[in-house]
Amino acid sequence: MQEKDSAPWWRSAVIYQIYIRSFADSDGDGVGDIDGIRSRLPYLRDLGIDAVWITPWYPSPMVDAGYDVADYTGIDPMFGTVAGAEAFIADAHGHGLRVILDIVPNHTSDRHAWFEAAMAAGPGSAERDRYVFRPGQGEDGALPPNDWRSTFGGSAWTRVPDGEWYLHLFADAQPDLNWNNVEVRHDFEKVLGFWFDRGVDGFRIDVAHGLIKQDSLPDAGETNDVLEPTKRDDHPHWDRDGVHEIYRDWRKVADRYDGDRAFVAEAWVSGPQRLARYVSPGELQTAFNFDYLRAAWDAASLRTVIDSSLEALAEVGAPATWVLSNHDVVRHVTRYGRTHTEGRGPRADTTEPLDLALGTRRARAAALLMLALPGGAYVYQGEELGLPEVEDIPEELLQDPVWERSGHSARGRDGCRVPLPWSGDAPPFGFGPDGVTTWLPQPESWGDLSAQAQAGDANSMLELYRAALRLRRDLPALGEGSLRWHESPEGVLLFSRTPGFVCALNLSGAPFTLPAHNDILLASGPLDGDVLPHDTAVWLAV
Ligand code: TEU
Repeated sequence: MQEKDSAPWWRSAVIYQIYIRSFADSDGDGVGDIDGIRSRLPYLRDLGIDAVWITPWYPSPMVDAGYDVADYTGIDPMFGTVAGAEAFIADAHGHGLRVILDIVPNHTSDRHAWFEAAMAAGPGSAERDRYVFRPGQGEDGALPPNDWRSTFGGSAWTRVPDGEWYLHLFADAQPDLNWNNVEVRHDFEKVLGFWFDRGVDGFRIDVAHGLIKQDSLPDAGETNDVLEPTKRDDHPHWDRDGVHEIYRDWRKVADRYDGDRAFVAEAWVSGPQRLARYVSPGELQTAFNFDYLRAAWDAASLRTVIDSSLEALAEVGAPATWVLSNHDVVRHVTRYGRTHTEGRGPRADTTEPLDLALGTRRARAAALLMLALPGGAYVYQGEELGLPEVEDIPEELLQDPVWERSGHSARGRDGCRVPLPWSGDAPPFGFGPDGVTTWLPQPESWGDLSAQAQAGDANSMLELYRAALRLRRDLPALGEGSLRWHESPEGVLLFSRTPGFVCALNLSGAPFTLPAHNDILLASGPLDGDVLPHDTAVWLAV
């Protein structure tokens, strides 16, 4: 946990996202677990990241891969035990890595004790008031209370046997909580404390923009595509002003603990100005920059999102974060391997073949751009191996509830969640004991992408990430701070950071001659002397 300066760690941290189901399986059930992560901590330390974020590890019926939480202070037996989690946190700290957990406050599992009590207690009860139960519309109340849609497809309302309906912005097994209920607020603050007491360094807040619904529950009047966030600022259930009060309270909880405990908001909002509200003084410290993730792979789009993000965040004194991939979006090697690079994935109806070499080349350049920008960054497990999206998982093996809820029109997010290849040349590629059937199938062709195959190969994605992260630690110019743009031909991004650092990214289609420099620190692909080829990035010492 070495600090380059006295600024808090979260202002410049590189945080590695561990999708626990798919990271490493210690016990051979085909699903990753806590002991699997523990066994791979040396790999993470050597990669050069600062912290890990672990996706939900709580007891769960696993309808939404753990984002349906039945008990916020337990550990699912599939993943381990609370004692094992404590040992993991201590081990991670021993390796100099901080630990961030995923908290899911928008909804619980339908197997949470609160929801079971609500079902048993009936209409009008205090138990039901923890959720959003309403009578239906129309004669007999047979129509849902309003037109809200589930993010995963279908209506956001499900009717229970006594005739009432409950709200679920995601799967029907994920009933939304009522955040106007004081007990709900109080209990979540206790959950934060439970894990802070066990040494965790922070939380990623799932669906941070969803907790408060407009009181009258008016129709939304829109039907977004599955998983697509709204672009509106006045939506009846996304990004309501009331969420900020909750996070100001959470900040007070975190501030009662020593050691710079921090939050990162998962908030899909209409732009940098709205995002900045989550990280204004007294509120959360950081938020994911999804506008960056969704930006097209072209110089103008990237420049626009970098500038607008830095500007909006500077106004509130918060650091930027940069992210290219996570467990909800198409892996960026694949996004960048097609013509239409904007958004969180190719349109469902894309028939354009994938150019994997192109996507990989761009992903290499993208890594150097991201890690050179001011602030912190996220690395999603497997991106350091250059894993592509797995687009041909057989339909009968798909697990994401999106597949069923969308009426089989959207395959969902399984393709970015396939278990990691660690070693060897056949599945399970060291993910678990030999012979184990992984919960999602791994492509037979992944042997060359395994961590073992790439280690020591100077041209591999893994060694590029290792080199970049090493430099990022060593160079005082990188991490938190500011950047200065330099004049460059159209399609070339050229900026400097002090002291003595320049990053150039050539997306112009023409060769670009590098400015004067003392040294080439790192390049995403071969240079031709001082000429930077298309789709290539370089770090220079000046
Ligand atoms: O994701 C929230 C989610 O589905 C966003 O991708 C969506 O675009 C947004 O909410 C729309 O405004 C989180 C988790 O990352 C995901 O894995 C879960 O399935 C989901 O919440 C439900 O917990």
